[in-house]
Amino acid sequence: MPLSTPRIVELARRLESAALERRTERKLTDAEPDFTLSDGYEVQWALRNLRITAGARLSGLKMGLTSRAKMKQMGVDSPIYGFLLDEFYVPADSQIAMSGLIHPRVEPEIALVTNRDLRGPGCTIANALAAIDFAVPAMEIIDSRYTDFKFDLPSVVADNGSSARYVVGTTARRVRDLDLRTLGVVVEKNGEAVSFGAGAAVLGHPVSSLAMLANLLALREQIIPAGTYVMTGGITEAIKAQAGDHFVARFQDLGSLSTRFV
Ligand code: 0L1
Ligand code: MG
Repeated sequence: MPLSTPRIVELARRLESAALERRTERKLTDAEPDFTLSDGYEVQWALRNLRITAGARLSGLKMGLTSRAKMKQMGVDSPIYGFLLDEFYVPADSQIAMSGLIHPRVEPEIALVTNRDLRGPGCTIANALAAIDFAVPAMEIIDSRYTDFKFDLPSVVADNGSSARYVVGTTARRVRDLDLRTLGVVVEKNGEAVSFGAGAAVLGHPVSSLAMLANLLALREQIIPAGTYVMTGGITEAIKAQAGDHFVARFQDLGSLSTRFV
């Protein structure tokens, strides 16, 4: 049986408080053994409403768990979506305060910006390609509100796919001038190359991730509106960060961006 609305809001408040107070919680399925993926999305949408009521603004959408490396790393088996808020945004080549985070990890991602409404069901990669002009290099900082990053799919969906910060690069390139499948990325941590990948790690093609987002949103009768900034998902596994760490993501054909944890 689906959870009641007051219980959904209570669970969303629990995750909101954990993020604001920089502490972890046990995964929601520990308290609610029958908690389903659908309940997870109910909590995520309640969390989004709580933050918007508190004054945050929606700034984009994200896909998560889109690569085999990520699914294997986290022990789950299906991509998910979440939301981005203006309070998560960090300019390229600036700093991220560890005081606002719990146990962050860094993922290099290709971000896309839509130029028209995109809707499912049945959204194809061709439909999605026709709805984007530009690709932008990005990094997502994930920071699970669950102890030791241990969760299952419904719990991580409720926690907005662990989203915490995102860093956007300054190079926008026309998608038609790029091969997003073979576009490579190297991530350096403190000057050492620590992970490598190519766009194909994201569901075979990062634009497939955008199409999947449209199809997942259709299950809630939602669309991706024109002008939406979408993070398509980590190209490599997520890399642990602590105070003092400096990360650079070097994207083939899309330039580089960096961030320092202080
Ligand atoms: O953006 C992502 O792929 C993260 C999804 C949630 C799983 C995690 O915390 O690693
Ligand atoms: Mg991500």
